[in-house]
Amino acid sequence: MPHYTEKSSVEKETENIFILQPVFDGQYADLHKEAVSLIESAGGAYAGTVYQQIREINPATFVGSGKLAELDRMLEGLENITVLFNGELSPSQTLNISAALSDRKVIDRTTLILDIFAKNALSGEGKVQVELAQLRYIYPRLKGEGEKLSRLGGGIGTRGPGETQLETDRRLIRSRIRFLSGKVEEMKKRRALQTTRRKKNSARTVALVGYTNTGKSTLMNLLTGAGVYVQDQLFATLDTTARTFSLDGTEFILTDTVGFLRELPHHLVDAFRSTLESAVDCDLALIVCDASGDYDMQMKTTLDTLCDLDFKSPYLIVMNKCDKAAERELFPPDCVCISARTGEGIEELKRRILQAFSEHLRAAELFVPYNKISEYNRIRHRITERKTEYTDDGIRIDAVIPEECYAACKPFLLHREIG
Ligand SMILES: Nc1nc2c(ncn2[C@@H]2O[C@H](COP(=O)(O)OP(=O)(O)OP(=O)(O)O)[C@@H](O)[C@H]2O)c(=O)[nH]1
Ligand SMILES: [Mg+2]
Repeated sequence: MPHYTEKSSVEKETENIFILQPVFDGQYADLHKEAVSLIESAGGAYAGTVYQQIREINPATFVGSGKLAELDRMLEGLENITVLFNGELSPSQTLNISAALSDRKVIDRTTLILDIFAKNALSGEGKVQVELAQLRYIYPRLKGEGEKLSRLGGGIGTRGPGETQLETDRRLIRSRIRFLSGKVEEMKKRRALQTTRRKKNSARTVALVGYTNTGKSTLMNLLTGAGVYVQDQLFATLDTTARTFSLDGTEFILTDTVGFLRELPHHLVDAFRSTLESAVDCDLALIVCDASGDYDMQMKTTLDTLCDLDFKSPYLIVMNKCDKAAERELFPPDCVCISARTGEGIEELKRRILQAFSEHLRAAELFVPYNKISEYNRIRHRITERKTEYTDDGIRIDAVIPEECYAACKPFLLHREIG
């Protein structure tokens, strides 16, 4: 069996993290800002940034050797500085960059995100999922057979779930991965059973989903008084919470779960798949966006991740933090504007939740050939069009349809019926 040692009770001093930011296009400023938030969420201190324009990726070190030599000189004599490469590195690139930087500790964005997950996972289930994702990621990055994980150095990037540190070799890691995968499978079965039971009880379920730090847990607390941990940091929530709340005498179950992030490491999505799937397997999802941030990007990331999770439910778009949003003109049509902090818009949100259930909304994908437009126009006013795309032959519509209008929509339903 793998051997664990408890971390020393003396807290390590704060780790200083220096960002090596590759620059491909105009996107880098937002990604850089997000990296600073990730560092803070991991409990590190941001120590500065060096930017590097990338015209051609160097297969060995990603950025050019000249830049690395410059960075090495820059950091000379500075102890306790870890370099964060704000992108994903292959195992050999990580090792080569570290060697070019006088064997300094080098981590990439995925390692940092995994670390935050390890820090914030509270439940047994969360811990198992994070540990599996971490081991799968770290495994190919170990230098050689017999290399000890603990030699990578403690602190950010090597923190184990539950404040334990894994001290073992590759062979044992392989068996640990097998063991954890089995556990995740078991959890998946248990979750499936719970979902079936819930469906049998015909409880109405509403799920809070969306980008990280948009205020999902704040809204959860406001609606249910659940007392979920709220913090201005990324991935404050890792464990799913479910609470009941009632509207007009009808009871609902509201769930709050882990938030999304652009380019979330696929190992993590895979490890958390059963948790996420059970959370998004709901009667109605509230997609929470931060109205004062880049909500288009948040929506796109959320919808992409949901699609990956085989999400099939109708949803409402909730623009939160409206107390901080300057203008609302460009908000998605049909969204609900709220502030979970001031309570603004909450009554309207409740009304819309009730309405969604009373209309028995169904989500579906429609295709309307141009020669059938007039037929479609007769029912169009009853349909919420979430996304329309004009193709050569007709319009593809991502739609939400009230149950009683569903039959009339049948001629336009695409085979991939989602609801
Ligand atoms: N100004 C303002 N701040 C808000 C509002 N709602 C939440 N916040 C703040 O936004 C931060 C994140 O809130 P959370 O509720 O933890 O967000 P979350 O979506 O659950 O985040 P994760 O669990 O980390 O993914 C906290 O500092 C909240 O106080 C709001 O309506 N207005
Ligand atoms: Mg939360």
